[in-house]
Amino acid sequence: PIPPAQLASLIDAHPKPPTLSSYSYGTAGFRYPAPLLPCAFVRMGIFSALRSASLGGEEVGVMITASHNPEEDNGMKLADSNGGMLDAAWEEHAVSLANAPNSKEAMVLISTLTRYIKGKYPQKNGGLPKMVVHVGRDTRSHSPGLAKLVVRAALAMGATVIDHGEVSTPMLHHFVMHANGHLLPGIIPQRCNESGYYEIMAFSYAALLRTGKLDGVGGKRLANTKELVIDGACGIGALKIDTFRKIFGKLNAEGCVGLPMLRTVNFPGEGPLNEICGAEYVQKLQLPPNLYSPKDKLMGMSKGYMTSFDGDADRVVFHFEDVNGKFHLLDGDKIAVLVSSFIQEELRCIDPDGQAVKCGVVQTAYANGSSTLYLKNVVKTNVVVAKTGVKFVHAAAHHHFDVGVYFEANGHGTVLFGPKFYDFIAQADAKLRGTPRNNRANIALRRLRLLPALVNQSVGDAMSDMLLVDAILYLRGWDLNTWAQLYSDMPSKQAKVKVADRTVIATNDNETAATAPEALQKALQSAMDAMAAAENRSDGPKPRCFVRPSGTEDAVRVYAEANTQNGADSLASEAMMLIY
Ligand code: NG1
Ligand code: ZN
Repeated sequence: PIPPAQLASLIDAHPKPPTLSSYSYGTAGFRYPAPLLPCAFVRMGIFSALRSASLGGEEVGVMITASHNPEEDNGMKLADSNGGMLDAAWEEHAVSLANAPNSKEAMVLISTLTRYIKGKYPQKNGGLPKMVVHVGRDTRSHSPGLAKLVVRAALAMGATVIDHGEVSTPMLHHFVMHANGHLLPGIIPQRCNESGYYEIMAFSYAALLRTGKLDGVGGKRLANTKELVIDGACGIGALKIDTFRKIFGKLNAEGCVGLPMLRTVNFPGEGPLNEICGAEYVQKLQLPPNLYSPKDKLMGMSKGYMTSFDGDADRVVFHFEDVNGKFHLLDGDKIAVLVSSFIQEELRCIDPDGQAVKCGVVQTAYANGSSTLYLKNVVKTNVVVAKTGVKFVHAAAHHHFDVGVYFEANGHGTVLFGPKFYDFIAQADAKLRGTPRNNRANIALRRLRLLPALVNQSVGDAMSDMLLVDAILYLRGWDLNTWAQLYSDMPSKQAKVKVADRTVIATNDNETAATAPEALQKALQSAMDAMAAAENRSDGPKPRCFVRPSGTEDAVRVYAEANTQNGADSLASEAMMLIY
């Protein structure tokens, strides 16, 4: 039985900040300047225990991070027992509890949820079912203190707490996914800790590389893919990649072929988190990251093949400097194209009609128009546009496709393999039994079978995505130019506008058009029409712009693309003027 007095006093000790009208659950959970968070964190510690109980004792997760936001911010992402984002109905309960004006009202909500759970899962002792909460945190200076509050509150509820310390967001989701019994059919259960995570990644990646030479196409590391430099955004990703670098050493010693040299830069403490470095900066500004690491560490480093992670390592973008020193960005759209075309081509080696498994890509309004056109016309795959935010794109991929690839342009994404994919693998296995091991269909089968292990299906994962992309380049025998030149991005411009109240701007479902204030969309449309008339092109994507309130920052975001950079810039400026 929960001692209510103890809970109430814990809540009382962390009152609501007077400057905040209410907490809202944004694109990816709660995210605010760190001093505003203790109140919400105590309550979410209690909440996460209740969520675990509400699933009959399945294990859930709390990740303390503000991802790509500046160091001053912190936040929380809640993981449900399947490793995915918190269920939408429970999001509402979380928000109500976070916003209860005082401990008395908070206790009323807690009792209501408790009664509901006890009704659903009656226990012999009259209490709640078992509760298990996994806690992880990023490298922000205030994360340990905030994590302690969550742990204390969950313990006060009687939950078992597994504190993983500093981990990436996708690692925590992976642990939670593996802690519970209901994994997808093709996923081998792993120990739900760091070594379990590293093992499955390393094993499946190395196994994928081993299929390299078999088809006589790839299995080559071209000049600019030999050394892979990882910009850790001065956050958790740098630390975790460094562990992986050591595993690479071991793999090498065991004779694993095809591994690139890994080099990590921008560790925690070497520079400010996410500032002038990391995936958000590189993607939004389309500029290379600043290198904060000491000079001796950078010596001899090539900028020929780089990735940038964000502050909690769930996003990754690639970039390189060509021989003329020109910067090229390979963003989430380029990753979606590479990954979806790879999977589709391998599937076709077994099923030439491509009918057995429905493949598709989920994008957001931020996807570059050229990428959408390429996916439809060249990859010839299905494309769905969903609302910004992982919870929406993830749900759409799951809903529409047997193999659903989703990537936000900012590099957050993954691949979901549905039951039909695993059936297909099983049938192919039976059909191909006894045929020569190295015929193309058998090679494809070996490759496809490894993907669900290498891909972190719980959520986008910078490390897993990086290894997947690298393996595909290796298997295809491609260098970065080949990948970059699949299509040329429409020049684009992204900007943020600070306004008094960003919620006055509302949008349609997939955020491609504004619905309020009333005249805004009309004005945006005429700006787009004028640009289209000025550019006067009959082929390719039309100029496009849209605006939406950010769910993670106190700003309105503006996006514009056109056939020239000037066109995109001026369309974005016009949209910004309309918002001011
Ligand atoms: P907001 O701030 O709502 O735009 C940003 C990203 C999302 C998603 C979330 C979660 C852009 C334009 N938006 O959301 O795609 O990644 O953060 O981290 O990149
Ligand atoms: Zn992130």
